[in-house]
Amino acid sequence: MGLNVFVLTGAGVSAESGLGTFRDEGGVWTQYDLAEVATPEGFARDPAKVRAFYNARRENLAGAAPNPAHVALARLQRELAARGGGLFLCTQNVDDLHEKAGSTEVVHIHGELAVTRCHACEATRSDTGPLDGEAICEACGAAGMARPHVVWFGEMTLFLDEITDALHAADLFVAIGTSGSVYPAAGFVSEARALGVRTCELNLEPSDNAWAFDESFYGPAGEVVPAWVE
Ligand code: BV8
Repeated sequence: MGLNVFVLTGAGVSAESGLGTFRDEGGVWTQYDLAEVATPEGFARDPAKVRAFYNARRENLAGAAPNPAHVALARLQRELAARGGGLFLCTQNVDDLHEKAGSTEVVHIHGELAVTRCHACEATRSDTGPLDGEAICEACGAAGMARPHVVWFGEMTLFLDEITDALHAADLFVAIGTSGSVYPAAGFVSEARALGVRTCELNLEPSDNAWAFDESFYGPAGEVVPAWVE
């Protein structure tokens, strides 16, 4: 029976790929009021501002490449599978850098930036271009309802059932590059501990829930993750 590892990644794993984190110095939430650009209320109040915020991040994403941390996690997935185990790669990130590095079955619990969703009927389609405020939804005909397929504050986190199953099956829970400040994701480590799963944190510095981890290695993900995967 192989090893089953549950990995939760956050913005820190993509920091060295040039995508900004949220709560560090100069982070996204230090430049924008999340209530205005990352809540359904903000979208209802000023959809053009929200679309501009996500269009700027889509442009950033187009030029971003995976870094050694993403590559090491893709290798880990292949090696665990080769030994009869598995990697459950759960990411809070809405970028596609895990996929670009070769990871498969990536679980995007906060959605995906390069997917457009109809705010009326929830139909989704891959889309890396700018969100169009005039677009007519092909599925339901609604106009002006194009939004990013991203989980806003106050909206349900995705794949919670799959996450519960994966936590029960895990031999090891690893959090990488996340501040541990957003729920329910920040609570997964406590669920893992309650199940008797060993926990490990790989981060630039201690996160808000660093107390919950059995072991931790600090430093840039591009260095710490490949060393840990070895
Ligand atoms: C929910 C998508 C309820 C958007 C995100 C009032 C109403 C409703 C809910 C709440 C409420 N008040 C509080 C809540 C709960 C809320 C929450 O947790 N708020 C926090 C702020 C207190 N949660 C929610 O709203 C969730 N939904 O609860 O719904 C509900 C219940 C039932 C039925 C219906 C509804 C939804 C949360 C998801 C929100 N969406 N993202 C977008 O991306 O535009 S969350 C946002 O934070 C980010 O997207 C990211 O995914 C997430 C976590 O951030 P991190 O990834 O950890 O990034 P951060 O910058 O914080 O940290 C980076 C870390 O990396 C740092 O530790 C740093 O040291 C490290 N680092 C930096 N560089 C490196 C590095 N590490 C390694 N190497 C490096 N080089």
